[in-house]
Amino acid sequence: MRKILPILLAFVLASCSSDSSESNTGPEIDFNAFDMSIDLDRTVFGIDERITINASSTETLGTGCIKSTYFTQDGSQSGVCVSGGIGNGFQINLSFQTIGTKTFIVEGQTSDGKVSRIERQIEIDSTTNSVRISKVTVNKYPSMGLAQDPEFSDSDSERLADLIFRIEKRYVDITVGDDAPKYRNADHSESAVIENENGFEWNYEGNELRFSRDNVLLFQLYDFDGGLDVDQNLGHVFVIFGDYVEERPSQVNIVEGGGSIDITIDLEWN
Ligand SMILES: [Ca+2]
Ligand SMILES: [Ca+2]
Repeated sequence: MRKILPILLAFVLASCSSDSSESNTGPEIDFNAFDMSIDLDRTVFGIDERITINASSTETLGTGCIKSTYFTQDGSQSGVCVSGGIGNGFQINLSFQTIGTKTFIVEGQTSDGKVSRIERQIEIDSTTNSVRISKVTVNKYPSMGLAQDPEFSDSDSERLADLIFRIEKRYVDITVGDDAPKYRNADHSESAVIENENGFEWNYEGNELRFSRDNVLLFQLYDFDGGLDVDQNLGHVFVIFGDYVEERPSQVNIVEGGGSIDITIDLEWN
């Protein structure tokens, strides 16, 4: 049975004496004890793009890892590893949510302690394989035009929903040894409140809201009543950009719930 083991190198570093500026005097590790290669042939990737790396080695491996300072909030170097039953190779899936140069190490270790390391740098830019959201338009949702704030009378325009548009982004979490990528929710962006259905558009002109073409967008519509714990969800749609990557339309129309929710999203492809 495969096991994913998060390993914090920081722990190893912390175990050294804190007032010692001398390097560790233990036996030097040969980080090139056998041949290992990775199939990463590109050096530039897009923000949030799924990056798949296959490592293969001449030796049967006991453990396979990817290590980087970018995987932790505080910049400490951490690794994600798989151990047991991995044979001569393992697969890594990951993505980066910020642009810039990223350095990481792919490491294989045999069960008798021989180590092989490959260090790589890649560049994450804001445009490669990405799609930019420029506008979201709500054409229809189930309670459109109906009273959402029942404390107001049927003739009072205040009874209508106070809309908030919200977009959630997914990202590919780091996995090692698993074939399928694991998506997690990343930070979201949210519109200003549009009181009493006084408009159904959320314009992104001049803003940067980019998704990887292999990503999934979750759009949610809320009636704002003071906070997400009390706001009422009026509907949602998913956009799977992979469904449109061949055609690259400047607009996609998503209709769900038997026609009860209808959203148009304007897109700019890179
Ligand atoms: Ca209202
Ligand atoms: Ca309201």
